[in-house]
Amino acid sequence: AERLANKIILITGASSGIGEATAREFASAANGNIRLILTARRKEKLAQLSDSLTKEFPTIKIHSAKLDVTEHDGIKPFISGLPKDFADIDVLINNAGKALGKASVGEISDSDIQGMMQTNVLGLINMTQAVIPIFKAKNSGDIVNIGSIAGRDPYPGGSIYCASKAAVKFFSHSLRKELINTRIRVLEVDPGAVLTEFSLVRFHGDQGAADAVYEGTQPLDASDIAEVIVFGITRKQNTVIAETLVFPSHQASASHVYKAP
Ligand code: NDP
Ligand code: 8X3
Repeated sequence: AERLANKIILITGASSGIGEATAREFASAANGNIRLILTARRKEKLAQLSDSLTKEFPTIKIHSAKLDVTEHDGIKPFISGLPKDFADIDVLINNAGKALGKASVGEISDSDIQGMMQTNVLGLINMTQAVIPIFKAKNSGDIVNIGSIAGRDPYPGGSIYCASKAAVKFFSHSLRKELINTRIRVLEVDPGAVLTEFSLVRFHGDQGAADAVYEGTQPLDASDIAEVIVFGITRKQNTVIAETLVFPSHQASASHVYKAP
């Protein structure tokens, strides 16, 4: 809790799943002694999360705001326009991301390709570009990029999503090397199967298709990943949990998943 005291933490995609759970985990680990910038496109979801955290932790400071990471021109103004109490960001959690569909190359819709690349890759890069000057100015700050097992173990029907997460991995590696003479840390967390809105989004709202992904398996909860993120951030300054691959126990690769009969 001491290491989190008063930190300013910006989370993208905080309206559901891993992002929301990460906000809750930080609030709880810091016992409310923290400042959270909660962003996503669904403002009402952020407002609910903010209300619930404020009830539980009366001392917490929250700035929640609509931020679509695919609207690249809006990102720098958003960061430079943050209220004074939230401007000096300490931790950036690049979490917003998605898979769209499972189509084969040649049949993938243009909007799915754009949606994945614009969010997972260009959104994450633009967020990082906007925040890194703040970190460089004070020679500290942490960036957590949410990759995926999909960025290490590509699978058929996942070409664009897997490529997008491989891009996250190599962007993260390059950045860590660029920052070698600074105190800025770059952490990458690569989840396996986590039960969130991920599959519902992937299958464009088809609940049956989403449920089928997890049938007979026991996926992780978003809070399991949130715990790993907060663990990484609360290590002492000289320790970088550079990469973490986190599976539920029935999973050993993107496709090697045990399904109970
Ligand atoms: P969810 O769908 O539950 O959450 C995704 C979040 O991203 C939502 O808050 C959503 O908010 C936000 N988001 C989507 N598009 C945008 C956008 N254009 N701008 C800003 N925010 C956006 O899924 P997860 O929590 O599972 O996903 C979080 C991350 O974890 C993603 O990067 C995903 O690829 C990764 N991941 C997930 C795994 C899983 O099995 N669930 C496994 C490995 C990695 P809103 O719609 O309100 O904008
Ligand atoms: C989500 C996990 O394997 O469905 O990143 O792509 S997978």
